[in-house]
Amino acid sequence: MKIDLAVLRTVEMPLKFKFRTSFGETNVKKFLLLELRSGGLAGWGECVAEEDPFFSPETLDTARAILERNLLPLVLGRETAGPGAFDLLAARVRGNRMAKGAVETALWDLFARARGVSLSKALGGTRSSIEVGVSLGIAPTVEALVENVGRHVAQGYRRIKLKIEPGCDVERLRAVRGAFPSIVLTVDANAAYTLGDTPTLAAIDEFGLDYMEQPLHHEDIAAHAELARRIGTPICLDESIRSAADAKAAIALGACKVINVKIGRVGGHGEALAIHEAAAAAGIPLWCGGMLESGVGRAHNVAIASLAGFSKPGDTSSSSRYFEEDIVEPRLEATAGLMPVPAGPGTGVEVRAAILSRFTTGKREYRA
Ligand code: SMG
Ligand code: MG
Repeated sequence: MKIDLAVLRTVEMPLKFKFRTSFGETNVKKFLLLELRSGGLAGWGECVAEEDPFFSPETLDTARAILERNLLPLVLGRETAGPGAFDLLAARVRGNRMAKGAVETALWDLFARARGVSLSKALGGTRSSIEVGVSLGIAPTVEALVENVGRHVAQGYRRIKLKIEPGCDVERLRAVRGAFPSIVLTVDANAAYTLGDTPTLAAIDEFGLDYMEQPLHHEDIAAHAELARRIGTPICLDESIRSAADAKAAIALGACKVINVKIGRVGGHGEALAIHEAAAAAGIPLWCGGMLESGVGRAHNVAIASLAGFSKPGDTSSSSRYFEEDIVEPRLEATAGLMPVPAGPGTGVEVRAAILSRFTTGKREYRA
């Protein structure tokens, strides 16, 4: 297929509540949205880079620059054989995975639409609905946290993940576990601890967590392997896994027993599939993470999470949790912790032009 036009929008969607992690706070979800057009068809990809380089080294501005200079020229005005062909061309560009992921996922959507198949099918998905959990930000007080957990348990989420940081950990877990002795519970530290915090991290063992996500530095897989020898709670890696090579290294070193796959963090569906294969070979379960995506990114997440290896509930909670309105229809909503996998062509969701234009704060068109 020949890509005639790329439209890169900056989109800002207000969140219903402030989402706080160990590295910062989000009030408004600001992201780049890429539309690739070929003839009468469009494929959509969401770039999950944030404004500041606090979760990942990439930002909106770096992603926009790399898209303009290095990535969009690889597809504009050219015959493109598919997302795999793009991955080969883009391999020369190092890092910048979130920028690559925007193009790559838009191509997956476009090519699936052209074939009239769902993205889930195109990727090899086997589920018609996925089990979902929810990620809860750091609350102002223990009471507020317990109340928030209760609300989400009542909504049927299959796993509750609590964001933690030094000082907001053991005591909060004791309160939540006390109130909900049997829920599937996890924590995510976003790299806020060091091996020096082993006593605190070991104290978490008593709460019977399914896993502890990214406790240590994002570039230190070996430290996670050391921590794994010191504590009983299984470790799940997020930030540390940027590729299938990282996943294989982490598994071989014993640094993780679970992997959170984020399509943008690893550069697209192709790399997510490679991680899926490596994890299956090692018997490591996966789940799909989230970056507070709009309906476009959320639909890509649901599609990859429909693969068999994504055997744990992910972070793809209902769109209406975060947003009053979404830019796609149908909206992706979970009922009793299950989210249906759209069966229509491509991502199976359609972008609503009028709503999108209200949230669009920047727009540029690129042609060959
Ligand atoms: O619901 O999409 C969601 C958020 C899931 O907690 C979530 N993401 O480290 O896993 C993670 C965080 C990163 C994003 S925080 C802005
Ligand atoms: Mg995480």
